[in-house]
Amino acid sequence: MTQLSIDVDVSTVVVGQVRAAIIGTGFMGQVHARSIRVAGGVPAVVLGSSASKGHDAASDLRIPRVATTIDEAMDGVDVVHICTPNDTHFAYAHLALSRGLHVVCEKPLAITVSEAEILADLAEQHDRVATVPFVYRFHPMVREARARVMRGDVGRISLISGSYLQDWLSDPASDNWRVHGKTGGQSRAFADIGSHLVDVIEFVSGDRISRLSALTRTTYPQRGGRDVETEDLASVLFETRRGAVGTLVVSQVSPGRKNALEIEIAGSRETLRFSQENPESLWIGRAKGSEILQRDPISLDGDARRLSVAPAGHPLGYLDAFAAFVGDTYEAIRGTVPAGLPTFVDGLRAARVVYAVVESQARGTWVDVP
Ligand code: SOE
Repeated sequence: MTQLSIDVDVSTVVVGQVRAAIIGTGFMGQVHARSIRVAGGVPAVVLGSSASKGHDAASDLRIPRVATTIDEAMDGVDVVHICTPNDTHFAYAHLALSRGLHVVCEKPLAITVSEAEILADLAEQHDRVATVPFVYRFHPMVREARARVMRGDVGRISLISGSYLQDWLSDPASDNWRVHGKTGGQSRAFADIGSHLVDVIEFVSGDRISRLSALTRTTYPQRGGRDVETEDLASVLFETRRGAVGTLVVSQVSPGRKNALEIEIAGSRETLRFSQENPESLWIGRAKGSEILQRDPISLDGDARRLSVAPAGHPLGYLDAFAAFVGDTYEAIRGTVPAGLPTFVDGLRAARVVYAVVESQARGTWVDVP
């Protein structure tokens, strides 16, 4: 019998279902578990910060195996989803890539730029799929906005404004690992949600922030009896490589604002406005004849249409965007990399902007973003 010879390294190709390990059992671990299923993968094993958290998550999320160590969690899987406090991302992602596994690592990718650089290099060296959940890219109307900019409909971009406001830390008694430098890193609000804002703005505009000046504040210097080292809010003025100017406003202490990410991009012909809490529409401003474009797959094309997985009038939201992100990550694992997949290179890019914000506040000067 003739032996079939195939020109593929089978150890790098996942045939059939992608088997996933979930590290971390908080809100994000649960969102990942759900998205893995929607994306056609299998949440095969979970590791919690304690045995009881691991067991509870396994039973709530119907995950068959509970690991007790990080090494055990990485056995017999194709991809590792890292949903743990920021200070653990580097070690876990490093280990997974070194073991030849694909990785999805929560943002911020790492708590220093040099760690993010090492991870981006390692993913490239090992030729693994390594992604960061910048999931707001996966709202169809964000893709539509990007397509309009790329086609030239918007014209030359002059002004970019972005804000991302939350209120879950507006109660001074609220405490969380994100607040403390040791577990969360030197930046909190900007690393946690400013990183999303930077990613969306750069993704839609196709431009890069080249320099910035930041003011940050710790509104509540103590939480739960402990000193707080990280910022509650940030206000940033920036310039882009192509000469647009803009502002970013980020806060986790704005009462009534739940997850209000909004961007507005003004060009010479049109202005585009997108709001994450109202993701089914895109405002297209014109000097004459502004319109609100509602998501409708039959009038969209490209990625905006591909990601429109329900007909008009059947609203898609955060969880759909998240599942689409995991779906595209798994497509890449199976061998075809979809356009717009946020990788460790994008995680590194966001880290560079985050640490430029930290540096600008500390020095009281403008800082160039490499
Ligand atoms: C908390 O601020 C948080 O869950 C972020 O960590 C997520 O990235 C964001 O999507 C929603 O808010």
